[in-house]
Amino acid sequence: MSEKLTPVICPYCGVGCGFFIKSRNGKYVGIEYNYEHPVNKGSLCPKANDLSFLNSPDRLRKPLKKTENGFVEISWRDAVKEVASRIKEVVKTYGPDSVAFMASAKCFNEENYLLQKLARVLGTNNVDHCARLCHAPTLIGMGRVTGVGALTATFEDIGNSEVIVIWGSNPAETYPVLMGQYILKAKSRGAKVIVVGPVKTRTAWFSDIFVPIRPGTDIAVANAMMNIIISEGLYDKEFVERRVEGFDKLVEVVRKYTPELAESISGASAFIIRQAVYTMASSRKGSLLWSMGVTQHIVGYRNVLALATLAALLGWYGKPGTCVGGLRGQNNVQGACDMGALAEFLPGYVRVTDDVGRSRIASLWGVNELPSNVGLTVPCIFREAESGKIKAIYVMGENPVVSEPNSTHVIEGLKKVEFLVVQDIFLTETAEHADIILPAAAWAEKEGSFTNSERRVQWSFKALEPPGEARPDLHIIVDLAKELGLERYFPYTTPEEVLLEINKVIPSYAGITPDRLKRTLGGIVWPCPTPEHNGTQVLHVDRFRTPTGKFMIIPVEHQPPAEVPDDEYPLILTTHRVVGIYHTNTMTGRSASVSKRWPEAEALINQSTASRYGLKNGDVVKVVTRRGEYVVKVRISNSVIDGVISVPWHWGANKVTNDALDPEASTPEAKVCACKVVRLG
Ligand SMILES: Nc1nc2c(c(=O)[nH]1)N[C@H]1C(S)=C(S)[C@@H](COP(=O)(O)OP(=O)(O)OC[C@H]3O[C@@H](n4cnc5c(=O)[nH]c(N)nc54)[C@H](O)[C@@H]3O)O[C@H]1N2
Ligand SMILES: Nc1nc2c(c(=O)[nH]1)N[C@H]1C(S)=C(S)[C@@H](COP(=O)(O)OP(=O)(O)OC[C@H]3O[C@@H](n4cnc5c(=O)[nH]c(N)nc54)[C@H](O)[C@@H]3O)O[C@H]1N2
Ligand code: SF4
Ligand SMILES: [Mo]
Repeated sequence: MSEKLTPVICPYCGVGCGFFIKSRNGKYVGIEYNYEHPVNKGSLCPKANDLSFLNSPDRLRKPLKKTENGFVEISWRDAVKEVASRIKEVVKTYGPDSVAFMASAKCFNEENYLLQKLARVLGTNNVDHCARLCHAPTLIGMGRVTGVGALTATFEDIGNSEVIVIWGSNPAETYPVLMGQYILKAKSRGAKVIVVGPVKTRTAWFSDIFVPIRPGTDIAVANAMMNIIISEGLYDKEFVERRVEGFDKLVEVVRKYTPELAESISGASAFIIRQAVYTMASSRKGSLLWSMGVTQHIVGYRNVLALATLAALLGWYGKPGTCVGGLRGQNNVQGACDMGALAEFLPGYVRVTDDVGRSRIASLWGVNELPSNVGLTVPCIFREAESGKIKAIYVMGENPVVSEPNSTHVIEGLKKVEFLVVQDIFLTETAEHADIILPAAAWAEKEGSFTNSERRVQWSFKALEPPGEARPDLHIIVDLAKELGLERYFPYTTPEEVLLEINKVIPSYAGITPDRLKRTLGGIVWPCPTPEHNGTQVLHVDRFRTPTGKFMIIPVEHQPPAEVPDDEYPLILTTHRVVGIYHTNTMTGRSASVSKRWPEAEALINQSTASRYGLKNGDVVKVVTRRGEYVVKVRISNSVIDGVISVPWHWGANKVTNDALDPEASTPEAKVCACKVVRLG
């Protein structure tokens, strides 16, 4: 049979690149570029260029059950029966809040929608996903001040900006096509790029101004920037007057944050902070973008408030050529949040505590009532598993044993629960603890919609046949719901049927129908309220979506990280990503070209720090924190500031990271803790 080309959306990051899968007899043979695709215009980063993990012999092919002799294959019928009966038993004995579900930013909107619906129809809001470790502070912070948690505009607007501030983010490695197609193109047209963070990353190499700061000192720097902007009258007075509320309170709070105070807290010189401000204030057409360097802190939510406000002073909202917010990480983390796979939100960001919104959804679903108590977030699911409150966990497409900070406690929790189901495409470190493992079809072996970082909803078509008996997550959930006696709420056989329900439940998706999506290359950007509407690229054009219609300033103060260096643990540990490896490496680790090029972790250590410990390139060290030890190879690099060690977390570093939580967003502080290093050889 000849080769076939099928249009798909990339399964890795939130840029949402489109390309073709090349297949023969339903098997993956390679990819082909799609030069027409409006997001990436043909380009792809190293990860999408080699998707051979799809053909890996390690793919799960049959449901597995744990026995005394290890995992044994069982039939789908027996697997679904057992999962349903064990969940029913736990619900009957301990109540619905003793079960927790983890949804997946790797799965389609339709699949996430169904999993959260299943949890809620069963009677619990214990459904959450990796957005909690990621952009929950952005979602909640931007939601408070602008009314919408998502990015305010599109990549095209970033490309049309005159100043681009990249704060705590390394798009050159983590959103490479956004970097190449938009940020660098803007720079080549004259835009200025400013980078703020503790590591002179590949992104920082391309910057006009790099502001090097100690991890966890962002608020001090942002407040000092606002102090300069206000005291020197550099703010957009018309915008602030007309569209912003709370300016006077801000003036009070930032008054004491002089650039010199910020220098003493952050290590960045007052001079460079001023230079950055003058460049930012040189244009009213700017973008301020952030990701994990900002959110993964106990002050993640407050960091977001500070940065969003900084952009408001500059008037960078509501017009083309401006874009503010958190660059979404996973290919469908924006969508999984939109679908309500979050402990405190139903689909469309209706708070579970909002009686009116909740009853609207209950009546659309045909249920009498839905639970109104806020559910457990991802980190709290494992804490409560350890404490004995959570008795059963259903994990779809996440690998918390590797991705969760202070992961030893995750393992303790998983060992303690009475029943654990893991639904994945591989037998992950998390699946090793499962009672039942369900083999899922990978994204290219099924179809559905993904929502990228821009709020762009796109259809990804089915290109391949799943291996063995692996099945689409959607079908697994529907079968399980039937076995649980909930079939009347789950009358679906296709993702299209589910999307039509989503169109009714979520107003901003109302016009994003399956037919339209399938024929629109590049998809539709929400909000799209009607089938005739073309989508909305720029938010907040006339008014913010807050109760008053204005940007609501909430001033914030600097607060040090949960752990700061001391005599015993004198260094700061932070974590980062590398371009060729994705997260817990289940997929990239099985794609030959990238796994060969990026085979292992390397800890970046500054030359002065290294000299103090007698370390040289290639030495092996033990990174020790209050939570454990992690053995890693050293790479001397002056890209990190003195006293900081930056370790990629893909290969298991979460044994040592800190799980102190942001009180508002419940996001762990994966980006700072205190550590020491011990040379091994
Ligand atoms: N190749 C690849 N790409 C990915 C992913 C992947 O695993 N691999 N994951 C995707 C996902 S889910 C996400 S969320 C994104 C994340 O994308 P990024 O946030 O860009 O990724 P990180 O490298 O984790 O962190 C970014 C930067 O934050 C800096 N940083 C650390 N602490 C601080 C601090 O206190 N303040 C400031 N200002 N900066 C700090 C680090 O030095 C690092 O350079 O990437 C997405 N893209
Ligand atoms: N120290 C530190 N820790 C971090 C971070 C950090 O910066 N530093 N970043 C955090 C962030 S931002 C994130 S987003 C999380 C990510 O944390 P996770 O979401 O737990 O990590 P992934 O490896 O992406 O897990 C996705 C799983 O889904 C499986 N999968 C892929 N496709 C499918 C499918 O179609 N169906 C099913 N059922 N399964 C599928 C994959 O094999 C994999 O096991 O990690 C967090 N952890
Ligand atoms: S930039 Fe992101 S979406 Fe594009 S090819 Fe790379 S991983 Fe995929
Ligand atoms: Mo993420």
